[in-house]
Amino acid sequence: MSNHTPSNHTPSNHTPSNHTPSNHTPSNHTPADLTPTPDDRFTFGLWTVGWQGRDPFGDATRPALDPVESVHRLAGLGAYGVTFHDDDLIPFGSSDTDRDHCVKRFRQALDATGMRVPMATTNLFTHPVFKDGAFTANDRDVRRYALRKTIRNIDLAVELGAGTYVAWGGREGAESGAAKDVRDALSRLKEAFDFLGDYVVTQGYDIRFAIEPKPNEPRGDILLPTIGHALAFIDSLEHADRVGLNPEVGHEQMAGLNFPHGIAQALWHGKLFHIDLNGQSGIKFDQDLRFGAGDLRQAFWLVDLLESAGYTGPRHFDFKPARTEDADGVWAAAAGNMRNYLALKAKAAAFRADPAVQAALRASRLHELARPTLGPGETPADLIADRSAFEDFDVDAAGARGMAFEQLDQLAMDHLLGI
Ligand code: 3MF
Ligand code: MG
Ligand code: MG
Repeated sequence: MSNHTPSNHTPSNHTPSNHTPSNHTPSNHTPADLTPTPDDRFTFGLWTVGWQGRDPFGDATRPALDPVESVHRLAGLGAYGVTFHDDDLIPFGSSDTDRDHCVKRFRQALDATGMRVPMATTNLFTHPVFKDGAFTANDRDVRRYALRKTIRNIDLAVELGAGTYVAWGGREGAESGAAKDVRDALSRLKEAFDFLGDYVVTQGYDIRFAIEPKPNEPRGDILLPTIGHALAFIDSLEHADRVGLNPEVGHEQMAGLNFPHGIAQALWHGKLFHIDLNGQSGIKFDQDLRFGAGDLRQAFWLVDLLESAGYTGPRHFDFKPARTEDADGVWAAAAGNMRNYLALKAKAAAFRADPAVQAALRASRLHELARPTLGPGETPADLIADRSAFEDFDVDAAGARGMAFEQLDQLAMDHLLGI
């Protein structure tokens, strides 16, 4: 595949020979439609566009946003739905009358726009009562309160049609060693998920749980810090079939991990129930940039994976419009998430459809990886008897074989850069 090296990567020397400029990258010639529609299943947390810019060092830079306005504005931009924490919709401590009023106005906005609520979640982190955690707080009364707060909002989530209930344990963690017995805390976390699973089964609710891992922030260290930790934990649960993951781009990247690899493993386990899309630039605080900002190459491979794996869940944005922005900047950022996703989707489709890429994939022997290592029914004795697998295997020749990954990756770069 030497004809794919960057230096001679011109349309004229591509294989197959009929590969002319006109069919190189369709998106370069017929610009993809980057206008989102509800069919794209883009959703936004009310807390994302509603973020007022309050951070550990500074006050709010924007006024509060009415959830009703968010529903209308996001619908106008082509979104499919919104998601919420209980307290995003109903201010903490509201009376029952005020609560009903908030829900009624929200429902009217949903009805007027056709917007859906595929997911909801609980705020178990803002109020000081949760300073040492919710389901794993050392104080038992706090844990019981957290369970009540959660089941109350699960009832509302189901009423509004949500099929996924996210659990991000932002305060489930510690800053110092002896402060948290992690094994006891994991037992309490299991107790909470087993109880919540029992609850939804007993109620006959058609809803599944999605755990959202994060390594740190706001706690020094958070329990279930990565996709891998959460997958192992889920296996221990009574209702393991009802519990999956809501991984977030930035959260894995804060730990220096490869997000598309994590998502591939979640898919492999059948556990990608939901996803939080955003951007992050390396190992630092949780930036929550709009999707596509931050690590653009990982964003490209992520979209390529989600689209080729047939992920059908919502494409949910959990981002923060920068604190520097006014209302116009907020809606520009919201639109940017969707535009970047659709642009990367078109790029990924063009990459996969390019005959040069298909040839490069063959040269890199991806089809060999898809083939089982052992023959059907092959036993250890059969393998031991196969001299070609060992005695006659030319390790030096195999060691000298190039994998052609650089040519393959440059084709991806060419597609991404539009050259
Ligand atoms: C924090 C988060 C959370 C979760 C949310 C549940 C406030 O880094 O990502 O957003 O996504 O609590 O979805
Ligand atoms: Mg985040
Ligand atoms: Mg999130």
